[in-house]
Order: sequence, then structure tokens, then C-alpha cells
Amino acid sequence: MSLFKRLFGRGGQDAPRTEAEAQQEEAKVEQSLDKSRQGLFGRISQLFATDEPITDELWDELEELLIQGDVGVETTLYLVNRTKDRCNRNAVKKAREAREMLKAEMVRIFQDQVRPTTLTARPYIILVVGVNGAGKTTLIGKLAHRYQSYGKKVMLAAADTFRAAASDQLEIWAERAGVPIIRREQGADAGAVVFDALDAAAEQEIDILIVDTAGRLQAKYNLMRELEKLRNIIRRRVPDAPHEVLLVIDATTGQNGVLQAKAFRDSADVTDVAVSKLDGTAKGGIALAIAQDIERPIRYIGTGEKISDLALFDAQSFVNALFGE
Ligand SMILES: Nc1nc2c(ncn2[C@@H]2O[C@H](COP(=O)(O)OP(=O)(O)OP(=O)(O)O)[C@@H](O)[C@H]2O)c(=O)[nH]1
Ligand SMILES: [Mg+2]
Repeated sequence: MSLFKRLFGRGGQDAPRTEAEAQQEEAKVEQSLDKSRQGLFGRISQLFATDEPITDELWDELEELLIQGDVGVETTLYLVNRTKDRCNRNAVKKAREAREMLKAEMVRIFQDQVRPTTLTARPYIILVVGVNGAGKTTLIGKLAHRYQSYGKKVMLAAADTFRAAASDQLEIWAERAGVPIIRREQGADAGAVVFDALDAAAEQEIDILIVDTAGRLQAKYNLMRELEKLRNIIRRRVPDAPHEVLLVIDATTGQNGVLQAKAFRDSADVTDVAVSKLDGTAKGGIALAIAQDIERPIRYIGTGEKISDLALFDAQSFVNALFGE
């Protein structure tokens, strides 16, 4: 099946509209994985490109490279064991044949998390969460641009009222994307912004409302409680909303970043993950650790700082790109 058909077949209203667009996105992900491919994953690819027999040393080396590649110890052991089993079941003897087994197990880690999306709600409400600096506001700008260019009426809500300039930053993205924004002054109640936005979205018949949230509050204040409050406000007005809670994880923060993100998953009812800054790391293996540890589907990949640097995630293309295929 072509990438376009795979992405479109998922049923999301965010899928690329044409084959060419799907290919452009695939190329962006591929380019973002350049450094990974030149480094650790290139070495894995080489290890599994020969007709040498499979040995214990081969598995040890794979394990070491995966761990260095930010796949994480647990996910690495899981992946290597599954691959070994698959090789045994299929009576695979040569490294070159094991390559396909390894790739298939990687794809499976991602696909285990696929979630069917029903996107008929209007407004479709997306809550974007994540630690400070993860790339939330940037992702929102990219999503607004994307949906807008697909003919959707998009609105942004600046519910990060804590950090100075947070709303200004979102406003810059709103202008770039050419969509309206609902905001209040710094220090205002984030819940009040969400209230305003829900009113405005209903009044203006908005298709997609995207809510930016704080990545950090005063130390004594509980961020998770604030996110829960925002969710409840939304839910009281629109019973099955938010339709999507997107957790943004910075690919350059390593295993520690994944650990931090886990706290959000547990308290913010996260439905999907966006991996930002894939272009900024040589350790693209982090995506495997994220899928396995966060147990949510990776939906988007951030491939740069520009408004169009966004790609829909596709497991098979991602794994192919890691292996340089
Ligand atoms: N290279 C690269 N940089 C990115 C990407 N996404 C975000 N950034 C950069 O990461 C930095 C932080 O991004 P923001 O979008 O402000 O992050 P945030 O999560 O909203 O941060 P807070 O509002 O402080 O919680 C900015 O300098 C962005 O340009 C990406 O995909 N690639
Ligand atoms: Mg922000």
C-alpha cells in the first residue's frame, strides 16, 4: 500500500491530500533522520547487511547500539528478544534476513499503539500539553497552518497565561497561519480563556479549536491539576471533548524527557503524541522508546522550526528511513 493510502486510510482529517504531499512529508522525516542514519542506525543497518551467520555477538552489538541510540534499556531488551524469537520461528540464519525481522518488530512497537480516530465533532477540540520548551506552541502553529490549508476554520486559544509572552508567541503563530486567536492578559485565569474560546468557536462555527497550555507554573502550583481543570471546563460544555489530547515530546531530551512526559500521560488523559525536533537529534531511536513507554500513538513529527515542518507519522516509512531504505 502506498504511503498516501496508508495515511489517508487512517481516517484523520489531518491526512495529506495528495500523493505528492505525502511524499514531501516522508522526505522531511527522512531528512530529519539523516544524523541518526549516519550514526548509530547506520551501523545497525550495516550489521544486518551481510550474509554472515547470526551470532550472540551480533545481538550484543545490536543491543549496545540501540541503547546508545536512545531506544532505552527496557525497549531495547524487549525489541531484541522479540527479534530473536521471530528469527527462530522463521529459521533465519543470516544477518541479512534478520534485518527484516528487526524492522518488522520495530514497526510493530509503533503499530501496537494505533488508535481509531472519529473526527466528526465540530468544533473538534485539541488540547496540547507537554513540559516547557517541548515545542507545544510551534506545533500548534504548524497544525493551524495545515488545517487552514485544508479549508478548515481554525481557532487558537492561549491558555498558557502563566508565562510572560506565551500568548504573544501563540499570536505570532496565529498571524502566520492566518487564524483567529482568543487570549487574555498575562496572569489571567486559563480556564476563563478556554471559556471565551468555546463561546467564540460556537459563535463563529469553528471546525477545529486548538488550546495551548502552560508547560510550567509556579513551583507550588500543580500543573497537572490545572490541566485537569481545563479538561473539565471543556468537557462540561462539550461532553466528548477534548477530542484529542496531544502530548508534545522533545526528541532531543532523551530518556529523561520520556520519563517527564509520562507524568502528563498519567494525569492529562493523553490520546496522541507529537515528537518535536526530530531534526535536532542523531538519536531517532527515541521514537521507539516513546511509543513503548508512553503507550500512545505517535501522530506527528516535528522536522524543523518553520510552519510547514510537520509530518504525519507513519511507522513503516519511519523504520525504512532509519535503515536508509
Ligand atoms: N529544530 C526544531 N526546533 C523546534 C521544533 N519544534 C519546536 N522547536 C523549537 O523549540 C523551541 C521551543 O518551542 P515552543 O513551541 O516555544 O515550546 P513550548 O512547549 O510552547 O514551550 P513553553 O511555552 O515554554 O512551555 C523553539 O525555539 C522552537 O523553535 C522542531 O520540530 N524542530
Ligand atoms: Mg508555549
